[in-house]
Amino acid sequence: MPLRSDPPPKGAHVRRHHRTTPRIRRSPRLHRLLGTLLLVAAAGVFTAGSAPAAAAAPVPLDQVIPAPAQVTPGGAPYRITAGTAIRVDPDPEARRVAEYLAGILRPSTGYRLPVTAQGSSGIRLRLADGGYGAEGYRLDSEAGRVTLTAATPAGLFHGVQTLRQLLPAAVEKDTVQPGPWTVAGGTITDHPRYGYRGAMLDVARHFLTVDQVKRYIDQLALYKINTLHLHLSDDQGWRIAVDSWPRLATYGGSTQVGGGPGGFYTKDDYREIVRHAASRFLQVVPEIDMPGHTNAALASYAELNCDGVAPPLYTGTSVGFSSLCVPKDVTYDFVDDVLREIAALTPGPYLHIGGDEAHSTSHADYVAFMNRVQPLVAKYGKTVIGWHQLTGATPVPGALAQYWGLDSTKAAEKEQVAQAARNGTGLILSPADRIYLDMKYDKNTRLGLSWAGYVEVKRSYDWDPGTYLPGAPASAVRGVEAPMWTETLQKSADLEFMAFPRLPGAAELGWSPATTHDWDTYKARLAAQAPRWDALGIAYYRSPQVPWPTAG
Ligand code: TNX
Repeated sequence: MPLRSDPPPKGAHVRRHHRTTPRIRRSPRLHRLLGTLLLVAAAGVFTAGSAPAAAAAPVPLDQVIPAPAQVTPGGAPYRITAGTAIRVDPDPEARRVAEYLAGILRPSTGYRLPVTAQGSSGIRLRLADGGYGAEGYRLDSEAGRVTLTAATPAGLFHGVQTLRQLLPAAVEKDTVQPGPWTVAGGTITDHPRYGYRGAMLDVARHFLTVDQVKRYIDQLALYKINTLHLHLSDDQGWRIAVDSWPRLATYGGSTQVGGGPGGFYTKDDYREIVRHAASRFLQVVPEIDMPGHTNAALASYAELNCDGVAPPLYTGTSVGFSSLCVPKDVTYDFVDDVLREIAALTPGPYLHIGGDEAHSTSHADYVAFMNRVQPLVAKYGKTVIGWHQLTGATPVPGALAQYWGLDSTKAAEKEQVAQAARNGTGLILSPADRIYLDMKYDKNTRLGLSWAGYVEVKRSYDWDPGTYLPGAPASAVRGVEAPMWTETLQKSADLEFMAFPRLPGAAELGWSPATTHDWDTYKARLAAQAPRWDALGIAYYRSPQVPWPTAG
């Protein structure tokens, strides 16, 4: 799949569109009403941070992304003041969540916001059983206090993300802002639809630094995504140090698409990513893509090739030309060593073994390879995830298949995946023509690919994971993941332009009950996120499908 050359950056800055107001005859009463409405609307716009503080109206409780399961607005609002304290139960992880919240609030409010176990007013984080589940929470906002209650620190953390979004966008800034810091009154009771809510970064095509990955993790956390899948190896680069096969990283990681210097993570770098992800309640799923997409490994060790000859490093963007040598025993020594070392770096349950686009591996070899490699994942105590081609072999019990087909994928291929799902293989849904974040929005998008078509924001949002794959039981769907392939993407601004505004939609598909799904209300909530992205320094794509605030 060769890359198309990028068109000129026409779509790079999509301008706000102008609305024309129809001239209508108004009665005096209607006139007054319209005047009031205008004031209210203006107050809403001013929430973006530029206007008199007193005009700001609190964010309505139902403006959050992902949409909460249940929202009951009402009662007096809560206001954070210079005297506010953050009260937290005496649990070390809950305390870390409280400190994280304080870390967001202190720079913009300028308040001290001490974290303490004492007292019952202010912002309270409480651990309690109450049917919240592993990640759910309840938020109660009233005159003297706002209380987050959850069964787990993860639930409190997700509640903190909701609280963050209920505060004015200026709360995201790192300098003191005027406020006021008001949270609308009422109650939210919330929990996720799916346990697996992922985003993938391809650090193989273009290497991304630890800091770039951490920045993306922080953005994922804002939308309650709980899984970061790292695509650590491909034809163009091997990005993780493996002590038993050191040339994988030092040589196989020495370049990238376009021939730049590439790079790799030392084990300490990788632990730092895992640690940072865990602090945001994300698990990391490492992927070593096999048996195809392996040119960087084959180039690093001649003995991995069937003919014993190492190919050169590769800096182009074609796929499907490389394969590990399935009949050779050394292949499995290699895979065993790599999986052992990566499993040891992975606190989470999953190892992703790739398995896509193995066009240079015969079907018989592919099946033989997967039959030998899947038990190695189990040997190191982990659960297999593979791209959905794995269902053409025999997924081991407990394995998950990651579906990346399109609406136009042949019925027989869909049925193969659906049948595996009926036989117990869990599904992660990443339909390429919906949530591949590297697809162009339209023909003018200056970054990205278009092999799966153009994917505008509405198309990306408007599908239901529960009924998406014909013949697959809804109970097989473990969640949703939005992959970001990086053939054309090199820096954080590139990732952010492609992820925003589509990523919040993927997050909502993974978290929110199907009953909340509605494009018209979603697009208004999405538009309201724009001032927050501005405050966070995220340069998003101003899709013409979304009614962005004109003051943003
Ligand atoms: C398909 S999706 C691939 C990747 C490419 C991507 C580009 C998948 C499992 N394989 O190798 O990077 O398309 O969009």
